[in-house]
Amino acid sequence: MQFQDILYTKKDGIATITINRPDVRNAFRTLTVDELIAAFRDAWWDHAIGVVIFTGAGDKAFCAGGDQSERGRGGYDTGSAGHEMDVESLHNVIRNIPKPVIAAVNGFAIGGGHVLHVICDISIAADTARFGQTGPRVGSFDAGYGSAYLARVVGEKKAREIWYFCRQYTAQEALAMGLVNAIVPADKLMAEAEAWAKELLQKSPTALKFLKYSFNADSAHIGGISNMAMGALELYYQTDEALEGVNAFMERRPVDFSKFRK
Ligand code: 2NE
Repeated sequence: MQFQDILYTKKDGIATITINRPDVRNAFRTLTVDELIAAFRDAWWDHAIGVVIFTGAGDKAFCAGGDQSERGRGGYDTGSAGHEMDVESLHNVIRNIPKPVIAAVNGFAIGGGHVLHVICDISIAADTARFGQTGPRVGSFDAGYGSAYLARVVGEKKAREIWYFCRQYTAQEALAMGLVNAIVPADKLMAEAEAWAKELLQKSPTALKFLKYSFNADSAHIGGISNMAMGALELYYQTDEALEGVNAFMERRPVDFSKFRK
């Protein structure tokens, strides 16, 4: 498979999907999301694959969320895809692929990039990783899995703090709140993720599949919330308020939402 924005390799039962846009901290654009969906679907149907490792290129970022340089009134540039950025389908394929997905978080997992690791079955962090949401600062939100499922993972109070305040958290803080499964030195991250993947390859694939589906079932209603949330986000992206957030980020200036507080 030929990709522009991602790397996709398969070896010894493990598929590795890497967002390859390190110059923008592996932020995703519409094409990136389409390619990620295609790679996850390929790993889904390839019976030689038992586990997926999901990571980012370079040593700075796992993923910094949606590419803000491609965001204007109404949302992200459709690019050559000819359709809106389909983050919801990406979330669904990560959740529904009947194999464990391990996020190897090699740096910043921020905004929509943070949501991606949250949705993965397992998260292993480099000791240099940093975690956080930015939506209320840059005029965005993920009111579906990004918030409701995050609350399942870290609890209601912490999830609200993470979203409302847009702070960053260290790998140690992430471990303490149950947001990641393990921390390793950055240069050992991929070896550790592969070791976890190899351990999973020794387990019954059918048992793992039904356990994943069972875990998913209890939060499956969030899919309906996600439909609403992504629809609401499309409407919000048409507002001056949302534009103030993205413009402030791109212009490297403090954001000013004061006039929208009415
Ligand atoms: C990720 C973070 C914290 C990194 O900070 P730092 O200081 O290490 O790097 P810097 O200088 O901010 O970024 C390096 C280069 O990457 C670009 C920057 O513009 C910069 O470019 P140059 O100046 O070198 O040309 N870059 C980084 N993140 C980008 C992004 N998301 N889009 C486009 N360019 C990006 C820091 O960079 C940061 O906070 N980034 C923004 C994170 C963010 O707000 N993401 C979007 C959240 S909304 C979202 O993802 C979303 C959603 O809420 C709902 C649906 C779909 C998506």
